[in-house]
Amino acid sequence: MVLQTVQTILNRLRASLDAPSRGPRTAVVIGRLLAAAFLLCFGTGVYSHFLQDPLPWMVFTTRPTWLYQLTQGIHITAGILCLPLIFAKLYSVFPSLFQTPAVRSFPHLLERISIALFVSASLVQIVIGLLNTYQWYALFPFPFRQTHYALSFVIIGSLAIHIAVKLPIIARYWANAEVAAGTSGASTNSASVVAPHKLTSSPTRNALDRAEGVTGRVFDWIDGTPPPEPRASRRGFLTVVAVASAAVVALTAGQSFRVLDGSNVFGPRKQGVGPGGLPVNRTAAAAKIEAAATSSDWRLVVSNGETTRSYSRAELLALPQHEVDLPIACVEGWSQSARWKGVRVGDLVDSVGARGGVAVKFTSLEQNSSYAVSMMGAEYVRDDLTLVALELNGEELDLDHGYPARVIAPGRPGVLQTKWLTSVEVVS
Ligand SMILES: Nc1nc2c(c(=O)[nH]1)N[C@H]1C(S)=C(S)[C@@H](COP(=O)(O)O)O[C@H]1N2
Ligand SMILES: [Mo]
Repeated sequence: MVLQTVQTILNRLRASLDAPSRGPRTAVVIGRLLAAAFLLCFGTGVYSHFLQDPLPWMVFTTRPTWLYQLTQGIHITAGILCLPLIFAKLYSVFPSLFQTPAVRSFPHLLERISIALFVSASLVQIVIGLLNTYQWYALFPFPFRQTHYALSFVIIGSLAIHIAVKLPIIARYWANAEVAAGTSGASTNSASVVAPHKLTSSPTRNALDRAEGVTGRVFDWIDGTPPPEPRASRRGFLTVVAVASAAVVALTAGQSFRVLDGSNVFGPRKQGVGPGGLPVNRTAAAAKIEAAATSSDWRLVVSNGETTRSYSRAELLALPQHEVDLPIACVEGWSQSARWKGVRVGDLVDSVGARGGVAVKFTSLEQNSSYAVSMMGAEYVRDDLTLVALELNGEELDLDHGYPARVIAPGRPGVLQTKWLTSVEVVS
């Protein structure tokens, strides 16, 4: 009795939520865009992860120099795009939340659990990613990067299950809604089961019911009251989603892509703003290195086993100087190219007798920061564009950008471009 009442309420709810914009065709149209965005985020995210935590055998390409800038821009832009898309997707399948019976079989239970996991992991992932771009991740009680990385596997795994389970629906609604709806909507069988109401022959309605395997049930409760009129049309709804998606991209992607800088309203970073015309990630004051970095005692210590040389800034400036155009591409979703001038890292390690492909460890004056130390593989150390930079955009390096000396190398995440260097150690 109670069960039946609950079922009636759920059915009533589903019927009242029905709209042409809701149904399997919308779910498939939005779903494949979302899947594409997820896969782009996953691929670019894994690349970024291994650049920062490489496995011992990994070697990366240093060209094109803007490769990481591009993959990072895609990661952030596709991630932001996921936000309107996931809400659109949830909207399109929302009535299924109240499907009856709630659990039809053990496989059906597993399917619903996997979807719950998928949806919640995706929402958390997108939201913490977005907060990261606004540098609010320090508020999380968990390490951002490890969590974001681990969740990505939960998402890709449950996405694979979800796609496998929904494959028949995806296949049916992949190409053309009208064809798919026409075959089911015209079915006299389903029309005879449900109440004789004009909506019952709605292609979307019948398609939805058929897809859910509950044909006819939605209207079992009907006691003469017709369900409300449908609201947004599918085309109208998809247009709204497209406009919203284009808007969030246009209003934020300027933090990664210069052509869109003018419309970058919500992106937390603006191009060209900061000392030397470049945004600052962590300031000298925040890093508490001002005294050490401006001291006349500052030296850059370069070592290779027992061989050690130390350079004052004037001595570094007396070495052959090279100019390179390289971007800072931050994992927090902004990037900008700049002109750097300084000493080749290759020349410095040569000066302490290193030969051939060697890896290097850079240490900053900064203490107690995960950015205080960075490792660099031989492919970067031996690249002519990899510098210990002393100048930025034609000016002396600003204290906030890493004065007296900082790393700049092609195609690496900003986190590895260590500022306020104190030592360069050959480690292999
Ligand atoms: N020592 C030190 N180096 C650092 C950082 C830092 O916090 N401390 N931030 C890194 C990050 S996350 C980025 S994106 C770049 C930013 O460089 P910029 O502030 O000169 O733009 O510096 C990197 N180098
Ligand atoms: Mo960064």
